[in-house]
Amino acid sequence: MTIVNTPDRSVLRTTYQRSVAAYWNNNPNDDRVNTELGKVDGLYHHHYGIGEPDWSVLEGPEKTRQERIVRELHRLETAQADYLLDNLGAVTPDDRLIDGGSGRGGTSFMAADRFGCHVDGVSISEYQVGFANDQAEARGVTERVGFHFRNMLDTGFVDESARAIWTNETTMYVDLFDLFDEFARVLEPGGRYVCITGCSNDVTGGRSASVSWIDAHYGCMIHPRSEYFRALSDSGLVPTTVVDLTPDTIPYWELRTHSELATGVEQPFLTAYREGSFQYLMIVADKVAR
Ligand code: GPP
Ligand code: MG
Repeated sequence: MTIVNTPDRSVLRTTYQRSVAAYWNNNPNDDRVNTELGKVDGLYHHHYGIGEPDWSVLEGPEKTRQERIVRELHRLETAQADYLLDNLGAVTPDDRLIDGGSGRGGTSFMAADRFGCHVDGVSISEYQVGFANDQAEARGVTERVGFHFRNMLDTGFVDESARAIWTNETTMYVDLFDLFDEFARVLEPGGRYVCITGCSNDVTGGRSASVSWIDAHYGCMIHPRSEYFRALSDSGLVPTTVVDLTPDTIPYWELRTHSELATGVEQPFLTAYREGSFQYLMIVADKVAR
């Protein structure tokens, strides 16, 4: 892709970054909750779901119940990505979008299909980059959609080249001040950033045991809510919309407890959300022209 500068620096710079890459190269948790859902229609997500489940999937023939749950969980995850894309603003086919921490590519392909635009995904997992590029090949969209072994803190994309950037549940792996500085550099003036994330609720005090459990499960470092807004402000990214999606994601986790693909992280999520120590947030911000 012409937009990408050749980096003369390494992608993985710290021991922590190497450990995160190792996690996603060889997921130590049961990854079938992602691969089996992806097989439903070929969109492989690494994020959670929103919206009201069709609870009738739990009824009916037992033989096919698990299959119905998988399809429903996948529908809710796709609804989450659709919601994120609804908030990117006007995007034309000539525009370039960046997926920060692109995983197996699900949200990127949805964006490319919806807007007919260019999408570049970056991931520090070479496995994920390979998987997503294979998907791009299979979908016949390599002209417009590409995935790169790059660090989202230092993407190598040229200044002011992206109409919009999103992160779909990836910011808990990085320093927010460094991340938003990089995004502000790469965004066009007036460009948009959309973030969906889980964050600890600093209004209720320190981190709860459940939030620490989630961190330990994924090897991430969940940030407090306040840090997002301080870091955005520092980088000249001005929030236009903030939505607390917590009530919209709790039913997804409730449904997930009924799946034989449940990984054990369901209960910590439910406890953290219900006790109010954790929130599922969408933040939309625009880069102010300077
Ligand atoms: C889930 O991906 C996302 C993360 C690991 C980041 C942590 C997110 C928070 C909101 C704290 P996944 O789809 O790979 O997870 P799972 O395998 O549990 O479905
Ligand atoms: Mg998942």
